[in-house]
Amino acid sequence: MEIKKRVMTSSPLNAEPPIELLRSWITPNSAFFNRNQGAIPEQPINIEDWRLHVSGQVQREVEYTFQELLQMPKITTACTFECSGNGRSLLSEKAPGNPWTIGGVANVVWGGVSLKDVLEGAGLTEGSLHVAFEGFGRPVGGSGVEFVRSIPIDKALDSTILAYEMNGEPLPNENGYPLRALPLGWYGANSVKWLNRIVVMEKPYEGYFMDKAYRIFQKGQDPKTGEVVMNIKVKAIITKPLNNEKIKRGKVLIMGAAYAGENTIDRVMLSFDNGNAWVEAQLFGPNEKYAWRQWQHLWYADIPGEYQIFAKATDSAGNQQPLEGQWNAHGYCNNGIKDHGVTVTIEK
Ligand SMILES: Nc1nc2c(c(=O)[nH]1)N[C@H]1C(S)=C(S)[C@@H](COP(=O)(O)O)O[C@H]1N2
Ligand SMILES: [Mo]
Repeated sequence: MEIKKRVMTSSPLNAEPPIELLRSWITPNSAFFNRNQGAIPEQPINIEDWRLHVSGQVQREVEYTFQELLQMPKITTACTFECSGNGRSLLSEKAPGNPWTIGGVANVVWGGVSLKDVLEGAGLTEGSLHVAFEGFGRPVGGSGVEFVRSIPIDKALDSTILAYEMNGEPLPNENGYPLRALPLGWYGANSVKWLNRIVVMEKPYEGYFMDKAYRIFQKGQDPKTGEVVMNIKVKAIITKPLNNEKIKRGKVLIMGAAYAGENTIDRVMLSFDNGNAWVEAQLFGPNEKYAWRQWQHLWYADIPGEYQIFAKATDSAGNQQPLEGQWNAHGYCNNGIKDHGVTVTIEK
């Protein structure tokens, strides 16, 4: 299948797929969005030479070959994956960064090993409080900083995998071949691609991509005092009809997906009149923790005219989407209901 993504920058590559490709429960690998701070390896990393090093606050340093990882108990799990910048271009006040619409998200079946098993091979200590991930990182442009991220030990031991497979295939080169960290349900920034080094630390890793980027802060505020993007916020996206579509009057199938990181989706409500009246959409398809839930509704659109369709999701922890996305300096985590609405014209 030939897929033409909307390329926002080509070097480094940042691109989102056509929205129609988000209608299936599984996102095909070829439709997975691309988000890169630096270069993608020109050649896939040579698997014979590759090692995963584990060091830092551990009892002993260890190295795993790829073959050794393949011999460890395998985990297969569906999980929705979203860039924290997704939806940025929909904010009513502009924020700098890639102008994602809703395509910076994908739902795939990941295969890999549990980070807990890998860390236990090295033995944890009292100082094992954060886990930093480092991978291939050739910067492009001026910044020259490596992409390193760390996560708290609780998340690392509880629900983080090191993924070597996407939808039953080896990780594509651009998505991190041969291995990427994957804290389940967390924003994409926490998922270091081309992973080859894990350093167990006493405190969070300090560096540009921990302290300046991927934090929620306001203009004038020290970024480091802002919250780090972690669990994906509850959001419903409308994948059918597309924004600005013209449709013949009659029965119109409305479809989308809803997701909430570590939480599951309780319900999705729809409005066709700027948020006055709401009807409940039907959830359908597979229902798995960490994976998005598909939803649909047959709308009887009898009267020609222009309509705003809004979708709002509520998750299992009772979180609801705000009416409008909460603005922050990098435009992260937009889950505003209105921002994600679509306009359609019903014709005679
Ligand atoms: N090494 C490395 N890992 C990275 C990044 C990167 O630039 N370099 N970008 C991060 C961000 S912000 C996101 S959203 C995801 C994107 O993964 P994808 O390109 O497979 O969609 O990878 C994360 N891991
Ligand atoms: Mo991201």
